[in-house]
Amino acid sequence: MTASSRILHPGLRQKIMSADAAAALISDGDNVGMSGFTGAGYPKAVPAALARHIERANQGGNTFRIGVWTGASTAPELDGALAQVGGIEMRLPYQSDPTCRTRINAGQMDYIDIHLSHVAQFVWFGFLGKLNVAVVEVAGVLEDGRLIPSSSVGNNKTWLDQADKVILEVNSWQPAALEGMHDVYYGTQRPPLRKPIPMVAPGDRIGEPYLHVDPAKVVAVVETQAPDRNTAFTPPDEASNRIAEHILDFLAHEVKQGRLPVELLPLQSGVGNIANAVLSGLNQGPFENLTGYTEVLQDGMLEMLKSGKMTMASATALSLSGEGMKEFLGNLDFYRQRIVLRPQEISNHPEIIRRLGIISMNGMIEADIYGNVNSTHIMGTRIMNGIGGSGDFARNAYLSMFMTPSTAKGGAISCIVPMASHVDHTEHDVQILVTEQGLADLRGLAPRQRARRVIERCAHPDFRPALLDYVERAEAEGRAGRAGLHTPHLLEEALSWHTRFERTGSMRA
Ligand code: 0RQ
Repeated sequence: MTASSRILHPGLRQKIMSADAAAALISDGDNVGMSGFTGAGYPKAVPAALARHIERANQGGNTFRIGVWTGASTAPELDGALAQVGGIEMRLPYQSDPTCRTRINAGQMDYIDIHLSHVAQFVWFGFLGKLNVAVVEVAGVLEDGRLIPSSSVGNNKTWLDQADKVILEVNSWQPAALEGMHDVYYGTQRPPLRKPIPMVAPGDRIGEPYLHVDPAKVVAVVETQAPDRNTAFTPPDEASNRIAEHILDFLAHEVKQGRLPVELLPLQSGVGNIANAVLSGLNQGPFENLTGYTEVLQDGMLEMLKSGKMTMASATALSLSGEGMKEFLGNLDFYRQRIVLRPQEISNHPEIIRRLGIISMNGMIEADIYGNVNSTHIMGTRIMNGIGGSGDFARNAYLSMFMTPSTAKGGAISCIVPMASHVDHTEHDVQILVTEQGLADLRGLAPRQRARRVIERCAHPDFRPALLDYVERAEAEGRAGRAGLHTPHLLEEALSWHTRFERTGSMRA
């Protein structure tokens, strides 16, 4: 099937053009809202054409740069290509691209790291300035101009709504049978007109399967046939498997204590190796009739749907490996009944997360002994990816867990430190920390109790004595009346672990 057979609206068919011609409609200084969430549903042709256009313009001595707004991370063809030519002035709300990361950390590109649920409303409120252009990938255009979303919904509804000009990429690689899987809720309002969002279960459909756009705003339609990023998964390593075991034991314990129902509560899972190990542990574990309410649906959840362990999953993006995609395409009718894709303002909405009682599991870079978590900054100053949806979930979840191996860089760095070098999730939002060493349940513990629990359960044995020594000396300062004993710290020394690593390449004393 060619792309144009998916463009049924006669007016929009007349706007079909090349990616280069469409990219030429984007101007220096524009804020451009692009589709894309965790390597799914991003435009495949226009950003690369724009990067070529910018490169040519900048060779002539200009500085052509744009603002790039997305759902979340995209792919080398978008973030990589535009960053490579120095074409991004401001990036938001999330990236995980190595070229972007290097440029941001070198001060050559600005980045605003935003809770993913906040982005759409910040744009409607006018907090981020004018959105000039939307570049949105879709799977097809109906005769009446409604759009079939592709493998992610992200912020597309908002981009199509708010942008002055719209460029559509119609990607015939995206399965036509995605039609009907999405649930786009058009009921959100600005305060003071807001009403409760009528969702009480992860599978509820409260919107419609299509995106709307005013055809008069569409300046270009570009046909593509190109795959999503479809990153392959590495099998879980030993540390990830141990973390998964600790979490499974903990969940079983919570059921036994009557604090969780036997089918648990809807699961949110971050991305990556550890998250996949947890999901594959759950897939082999004793729990039945599970549900997912998450941002990104990856292979792990697909396998749980396939095995019947999970009955329904809601997400904003379908981010599968090549193998996962094959499985999905081969059994589309089965998965269509079990997956709902929503805008990220709904998949990550605090009201719904609180109502459904989500079990939230996300990765972290480091945690401190009091339970503050750094998800974003290496050694306190260098951005890794961004907060993504972790904060939307952590603050509002029923159970909020963060996980990491206890050490990084071959054991030179302790991921449990006296004071987090950057704080994304405060001690007030973090309930459970997990490393391969064990699980620290911090609920109901005061700061000094938390410190000992985190060190005993989560720190690597190589770093435990130094962490305990820190706590004991900080408490002694408190007892001597030179500091408070509520959250004892040796402030001059608190971050010396990080500076020691920067100086010597190891946090070891
Ligand atoms: O660096 O690759 O250069 O060696 O950080 O670490 O262990 O590969 O961990 O891929 O699971 O990512 C927090 C970044 C973890 C991720 C984070 C170094 C380590 C390596 C990555 P190298 P790993 P993961 C849902 C929710 C925020 C967004 C989020 C993340 C690199 O989970 O981005 O949760 N989370 N979203 O060597 C120095 C330490 C370190 C360290 C790790 N303590 N000090 N370096 N590293 N710990 C998804 C969305 O929102 C879309």
